[in-house]
Formats: sequence, C-alpha cells, structure tokens
Amino acid sequence: TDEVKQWFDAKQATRSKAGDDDLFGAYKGKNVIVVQGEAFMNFVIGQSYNGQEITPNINRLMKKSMYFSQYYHQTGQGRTSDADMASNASLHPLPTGSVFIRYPDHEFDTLPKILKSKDYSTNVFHAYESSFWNRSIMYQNMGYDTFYSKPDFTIDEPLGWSLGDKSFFRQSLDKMVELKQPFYSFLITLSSHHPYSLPASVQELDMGDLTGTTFGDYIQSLHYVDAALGEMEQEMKDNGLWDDTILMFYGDHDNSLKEKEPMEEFLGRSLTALDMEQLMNQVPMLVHLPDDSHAGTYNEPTGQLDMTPSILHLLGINASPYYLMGNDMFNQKEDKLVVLRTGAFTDGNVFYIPSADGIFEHGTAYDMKTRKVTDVEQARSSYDEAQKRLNVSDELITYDLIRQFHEASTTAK
Ligand code: GP9
Repeated sequence: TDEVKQWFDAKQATRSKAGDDDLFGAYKGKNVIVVQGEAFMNFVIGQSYNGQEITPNINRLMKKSMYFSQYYHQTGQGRTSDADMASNASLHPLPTGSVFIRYPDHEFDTLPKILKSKDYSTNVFHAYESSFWNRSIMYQNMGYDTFYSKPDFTIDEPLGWSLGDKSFFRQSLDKMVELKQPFYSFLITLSSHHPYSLPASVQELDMGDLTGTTFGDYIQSLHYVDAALGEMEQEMKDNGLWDDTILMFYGDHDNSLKEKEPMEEFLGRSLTALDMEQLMNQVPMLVHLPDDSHAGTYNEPTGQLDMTPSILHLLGINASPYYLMGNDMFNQKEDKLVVLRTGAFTDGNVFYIPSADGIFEHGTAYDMKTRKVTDVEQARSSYDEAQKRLNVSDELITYDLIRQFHEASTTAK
C-alpha cells in the first residue's frame, strides 16, 4: 500500500493547474462527447486502397482537430471493457479477466463520477444487451446517470450484432439534445465488430485482391463507421451541439487479425516486427475542440489511460485529488511513458517488446529514431517504471485501495 501511495503522491505533484498553459480550462463548462470505436485501428487513417479513401470523413475532420498519431490501446483480455476502463478510470486492465466482471463493486475515480461532482449530467450509450461485460452494474458504479442500451433504441437499421452505427449516433444525439447541459456522453459503437461481415449493400469499397477476406470485410466495416461519423458531425452542426462540445473519437482495441500479409498488401509496403507491434497496438485519437483550435498532428506517444486526465485539463479541473494513472497529453511536465498490458512500452526514445519468458534481458529494445534493435540496457529504467505501473494498478484495483485512500483522507479531515 505504501508503494502505491508513494507512486500517486509523486504523480499528483506533477498534475496541471490553472495558469500552467493556454489549454488548461480553455473549454471549461463545455459538453464532452467521447466515441469509442469498435476495433478501430490507426493504420487505416489517411490510407487509400485501389484509389479509394478508407476514412474520408475522419481525414477531413482531422484537419480541424488534434490528431494523436501514436495513441496506443492498452487493453488485455477484457477487450472493449478494458478500453472503457483504461479511458474512463485511467487504470491498466488486469493481467487476466475484466475489471468490469471481477471488481464492479470496487471504488474508482472515473471521469463520469468526477464530472458529475462538477454538475455535469453523465450518460453512456451502447445499443446492445445491457448485461454484456456486466455494464449495467459497472456503469452505476462509474457514476453515470443513465445507461441507454438496446431497449432504448428503435432497431430501424439492423446491422451486425444490433443497430447500425448511423442510426445509433442519430438516436443517441436525439436523446442528448434533451439532456441538461453541460453533459458528458460516452458512446460505444458496434458495427465494426468481428467478423466484420456487413451485407453487400453496405460494403461500398472495391477491395480488389482482398475481396471476401476477413481483412477486406474489416476495411469495409471501418469505411461504414467513418460514414456514420461524418453524419454525426453534420447532425451536431444541425442541432447546435457542435460549437459547445468537445468531440473525441478513439479506437478500443485491435481487430484480432494478426497476419502480416494482408496488412502489407493493404499498405503496399513490407513490415518489420516493430512496425507490426506498433500497427497492432495503435488506435486513432482525435480531439475536436469547439473552435477548431490547436488542430494538427501530435506525434508523442500517448494512450488510453491518458484520456481522462487530458479531458480534465481542457475543462480546467485539477487531476491531483484523483487516483488516475495516465499522463495528461497536454501537460509538458509529465513523462511520455506508455505501457501496454503485455509489458511492451515506449517512452518516445525506445520501444521495448518483452520475450515470452518475461526476463528483461531477453526482450528486444528498438531505438525509435533509427527503428533498429539497440542495446536492451537502453530500456532498463523505463522497464522498471513500466513494471511498477502495472503492479501499482493491479494492487489498486484488486485490493480496493482507492476506497481505503478516500476513507483515510475523509477521516483525516
Ligand atoms: C459488445 C461490445 C463488444 O457489447 O462492446 O465487445 P468486445 O467483444 O469487442 O470486447
């Protein structure tokens, strides 16, 4: 417990506060909409195949947004629920299972809970069975006012597992305009779920040699989700939310398609082991600010744990009272270490991939400038810190330490 407390004391001392920079609190009181895209990976962004743009709407939106090009998903066995936990509670997933299933009654400092304490209404939208991933229980604990699940939607566009994302966005926005503002809305998409086989009428791309393959179907499904996002942007402009809302979009996890050949065919180049490791772990992160400001591509390493501290930064809420492990993407005082559940990590200088036996020296370190293998000792200090973070997170979650820390500080007052 002492080690965990010490780690947070040091982290909390580096958190941003009013006056640190021009972004801190620049969007105080604005609505926040976060869209978590099912299996939406980064390598499709800006790409064309057979002369067709895969994500034309995102590519257009990117020009007026902050685009984090090196954003990592940090999920484990809990997949979509891990992405949700990493993003909204800023903690690592567990080595096995899902926090949503294993510890839904433990205490967490979540984004909805923090924003609710600042008078936001907080809502989560996902057009599927509410019990999946134990969401109905976990979302109450996370501090959402309302969880809109399948029965709250009209299935007027049946697609894949449930409702198509186009109708899902439209119906979610219809509910949102009725909400008390400011609000935090978290939307979880579904149309691009494995095995990605959408009906031919929805598949708009000519995938050439990849036609009929699971990889080709995957690309088709992302093209559909991109179109849905384009419609969502237009709907937000039509209903007046666009100028009062921070809109974020990120992908939850990889597509489970680990073969290198279709990726090489799609990208038109050969891929190294480091390329594959990065491609399989990077998801897009787009932050659209109401006035299109700070638009551009940001290349420093960031990841899902960073979402909550970064949103607090934009809203001018000091993150130091909370038990959040991620870095604030807008705070230059914090380090840039991004740790994946596998123990792989990057600190911006090296990328370290662990070996199956978990022995540090047997892992591989790459120099991020040359992209060549380098002396593994270059990764030693970040490795120690990466291991520490995974342990701190595991202990915090498993032993319900946030509850203990909160109780101790209430007693001390
Ligand atoms: C279902 C959806 C899928 O509700 O979120 O979760 P996944 O299978 O990708 O973890």
